[in-house]
Amino acid sequence: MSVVITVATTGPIATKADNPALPTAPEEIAEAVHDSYLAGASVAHIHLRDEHQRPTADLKTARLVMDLIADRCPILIQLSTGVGLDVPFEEREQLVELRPRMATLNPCSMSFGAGEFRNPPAGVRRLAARMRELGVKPELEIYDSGHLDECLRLLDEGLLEQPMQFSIVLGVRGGMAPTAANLVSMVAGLPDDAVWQVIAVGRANLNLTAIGLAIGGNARAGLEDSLYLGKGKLAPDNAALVKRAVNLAQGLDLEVADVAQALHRFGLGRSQTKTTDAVL
Ligand code: KMH
Ligand code: ZN
Repeated sequence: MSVVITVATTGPIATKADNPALPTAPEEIAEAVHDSYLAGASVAHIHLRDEHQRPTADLKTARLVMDLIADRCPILIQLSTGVGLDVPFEEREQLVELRPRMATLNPCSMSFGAGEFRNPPAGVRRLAARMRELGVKPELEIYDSGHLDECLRLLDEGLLEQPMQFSIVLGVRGGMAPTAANLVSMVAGLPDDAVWQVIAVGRANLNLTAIGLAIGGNARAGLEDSLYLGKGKLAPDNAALVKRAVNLAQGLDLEVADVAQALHRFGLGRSQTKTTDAVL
């Protein structure tokens, strides 16, 4: 079976002061996604920034970024509904109205570094129901074992469909520590047919991504999760981090999925339409 590599180009926190290669303007994000697609990514996890590099859920910006990406390549677009810690949930959830092929669904509120990540139970259920109505595949970001339990509750409530797609997030302060033991115990608790990847934030990014690939997961790469390519060496761009993940997969004798294989892996049929086709 092939492994899907997702590129996470931008994220909600770092700025160009942390790594000048961080893409924040719409054209920069689209170019970074295209380069990453050429390097082997078949999914693009997208955060938007305003002209001051602040996270935004502005629909016009989102539509522009989605269209700039669709003009360049057929990569599957996964919009972040996490957006950024200071953006209200009620604005974040509107992004799915653009009908990206996938979007994140963060099931629980939590401390997140020095801030708070607000995902109230009623809002999460409203968003899950809307995603299901619109045919937007949820990428379930779980930062702790209780978050997995909450996703299984959402499944029981009929708000999620199988196969469920999980990201096991390790290394956020407020969530699980980035250890192999935490990863293995989370994987053991997933439903049998679940599709999953590791999101390892910070220093443990390389090691935990490698372990995830070795034990049956997909991989995520990009400046959202790691600003560095090696010890003390800033990544020159997102594509370099994607190439590193491709090399890891190939070193483990794993085929890297193209877009068609990724769609199949996620149990999805049709491919991306431009947002201008979406009814707003
Ligand atoms: N950077 C991630 C760990 C989302 O995209 O929905 C948190 C996040 C959530 O950005
Ligand atoms: Zn994100």
